[in-house]
Order: sequence, then C-alpha cells, then structure tokens
Amino acid sequence: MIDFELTDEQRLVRETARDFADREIVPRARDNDRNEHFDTELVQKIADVGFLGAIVPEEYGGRGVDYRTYALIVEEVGRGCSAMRTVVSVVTSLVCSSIVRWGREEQKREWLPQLCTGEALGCFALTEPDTGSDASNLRTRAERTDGGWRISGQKQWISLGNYAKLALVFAQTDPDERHRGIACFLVPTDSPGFSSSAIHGKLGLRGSDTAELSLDGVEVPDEALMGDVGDGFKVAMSALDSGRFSVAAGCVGICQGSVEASVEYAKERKQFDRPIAAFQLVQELIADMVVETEAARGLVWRAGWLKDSGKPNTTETSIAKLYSTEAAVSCANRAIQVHGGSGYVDDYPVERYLRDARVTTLYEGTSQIQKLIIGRAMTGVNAMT
Ligand code: COS
Repeated sequence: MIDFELTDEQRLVRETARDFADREIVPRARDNDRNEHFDTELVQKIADVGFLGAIVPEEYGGRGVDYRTYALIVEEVGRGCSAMRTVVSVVTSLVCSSIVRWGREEQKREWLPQLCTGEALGCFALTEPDTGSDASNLRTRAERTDGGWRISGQKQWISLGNYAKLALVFAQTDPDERHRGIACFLVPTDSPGFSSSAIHGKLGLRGSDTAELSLDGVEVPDEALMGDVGDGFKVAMSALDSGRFSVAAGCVGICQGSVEASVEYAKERKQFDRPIAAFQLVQELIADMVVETEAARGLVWRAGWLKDSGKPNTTETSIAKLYSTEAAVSCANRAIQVHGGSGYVDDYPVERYLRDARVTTLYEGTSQIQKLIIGRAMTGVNAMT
C-alpha cells in the first residue's frame, strides 16, 4: 500500500532542501536567467550539499536515498530555479542512474564519484537534429576499430553539453538492426574529434547550458561501451524512466512556487479597497493551482513509490511526467494572471516559471509521446508506428 507519510529523515531532507533553495538558489535565479549565465559556482554548491547523484549508492559517492526522497530534493530545487533543477536531473537521473544500472564496476568507480561531487558534469547525448521522438532512428554511427570504436554524428539540444566532462553517447552500430543495433558509450568530452557549441535564444531555461555536439571520428576503446552492443536503446529508455520522474518532480516545484507567490501577492495587492485575495475569481485561480499541484505531487510520489518497491513504473512515470509538466505550464500561467502586470516582468518569479515550464512538455519525451506510451499500455495497441 502506498504510504504518503514522510519519514523523519525525509522531512529533514525536505527542510534542508527548502532552506538551501531559499538561501542559495532563489537569490541568483533572476540574474542568471537575465544574463543567460550557467552558474557553475552554484552547481558546485548543489553538489557540495549532496544533491547531485543523491540516489547513487554511498559506496560510489552518492547519498543512497530512495526515489521519494529524491523527489523532495528535486521539487525544492525546481521551485528555486529550473535551470539548476535541470543540472540535478541530467546528472543524477540520465547519467548517474544509467551508470548505476548498466555500468561495469570499473565504469562505476571511475565516473560516479566525480559526478556526485561535481568534479565532473555529465550529459546525455541521445537526441539529434533529425531524431527526437523517434529515438531509435539514430544517424550517429559507431564503427568497430581494432580494440575499440569510431563514432561520428551530431547531437542536438544536449543539456550541459558545453560543460560536461562525460557524455553518454548513443550511436547506431548496424542500421539494419534498428533499435537493437544501438550502443551506449561513455565518451570523455576532451576526446579528439569531440566538439560542442552553445545554443542561445531559448524561451526559458536561460540559465542552463544547452549544446549542439559534433563527433567527428571520435575514437574510444572497448571499455567505453556501457552494456552490450544492442543494449543502447534500453539504456536510453531506462534513463528516461528516471529522467522523466525527475522532470515531473521539478515541475511540482514550479506548481508549488506559483501557488506560494500568488498567495503572497494576492494578500498584499489591493484593488477596490481590499486585497485581491478577497475576490472570488482570484481565489478560483489559486484553488485551481493548488488542486493541480497536489495531484501532480501525488502522481510523482506514486511513481517514486513504485520505483522504490522495484515494481514496473514506466507507465506511471509517463502519467506523472505528462500531468506535472502540463500542470506547471498552467499553474505558472495562472500565477501571472494573479500578479497582473507585475507578473509580466521579472520582479516576481512567475514569468520565469512559465518560460521555464514550457520546455518540460517537450524534452524527455513530449506530452504526445507520454500519451502514446500510456495509450499503448492501456490498450495493448501500438499507435506510434
Ligand atoms: N526500460 C527498458 N527497456 C525499455 C523501456 C524501458 N522503459 N521501454 C522500452 N524498452 C525496450 C523494450 O522492451 C523493447 O525491447 P526489445 O527490443 O527487447 O523488444 C525496446 O526497448 C523497444 O521498445 P519500444 O517498442 O517501446 O520502442 P519504440 O520504438 O516503440 O519507441 C518510444 C518507444 C516512442 C516511447 C521511444 O522512442 C521514446 O520514448 N521516444 C521519445 C524519446 C525521448 O524522450 N526523447 C527525449 C530525449 S532526452 S531530452
């Protein structure tokens, strides 16, 4: 049975994360957004407090917390700043959780401690200019060499790609095999032939680093392969089971932040000689936000509970991701409505919430892909191909 009661330890982690977000993340969020500044100093503080790789077992440098505790951390970081939440999600869920699950002992020992301490950032290089939702249709190729592999191709929309020391690169080894030909490689980004360039002009996540990667005959040894040749697609999908959970938890933070900012503003702002909180239509905006926030949090915690219990959770994770990301967009939008003109400028966090929320219904699987995953699970019919 699902138990939503937090343990004493979870309560403590939540308080620590909330306090940390208010003290360290919130004060920097607006300027980092305005200046499109990827705040590596703040990333290091997040690592120092143990929020990178928190789900990684302690023997590899993580905190060994369960997924529900991880969700509490990610929610608070997400309430503070989605650009920083993206760092936590990518490093912890897409990169570390993949290495924990698929990596060989030497790979775990080499990379996980560095990733958990922030000494190295990691990125997840799956998406390509022509390959988004149809993730198995990769153009990046990996060819066998004597004792290793040569990888060539382009990757697009890669969070942390300009700062990462390690890239999880997904490449096709045999196009005839479709998804069963894909392999995942742990590629140091200082390898000859590896280059990156920053993508600018984003609507949101302006304080996050987003890159286009180019691999021009990058040579890696056999030891760089993670899992077997042909496991790559499963590595990617299992990474996304964790990544989508993390995005969903971060979106609960956007929802919660929208509620808190709106309640505070509605009690201060006066019109017609009374606080706007006294107007029924403003209360409706707030009530709708609260309902969506609590529903989103419940779905995230259910998915976390399934993960912690070792039960299948792909569908429930998609449900949580779909609902929470859409809820974040609508809560942030309502929060702007409560704030009126003040919500349209960055004196308050709500316009950033809306811009930052917008990408979450796109990345790590669009809302449409989540619906197709849920629909397939319910009907047994594949509507994707
Ligand atoms: N964990 C482990 N393995 C998984 C899995 C999961 N969550 N989901 C699927 N697999 C395995 C399947 O078991 C299957 O294995 P076999 O080859 O042994 O049968 C294989 O992967 C193929 O699965 P499936 O048939 O579901 O693949 P599809 O080609 O139908 O694609 C979608 C599935 C569309 C859901 C997938 O391509 C997807 O998620 N696309 C969106 C990609 C995305 O999120 N991109 C954002 C990147 S990060 S910004």
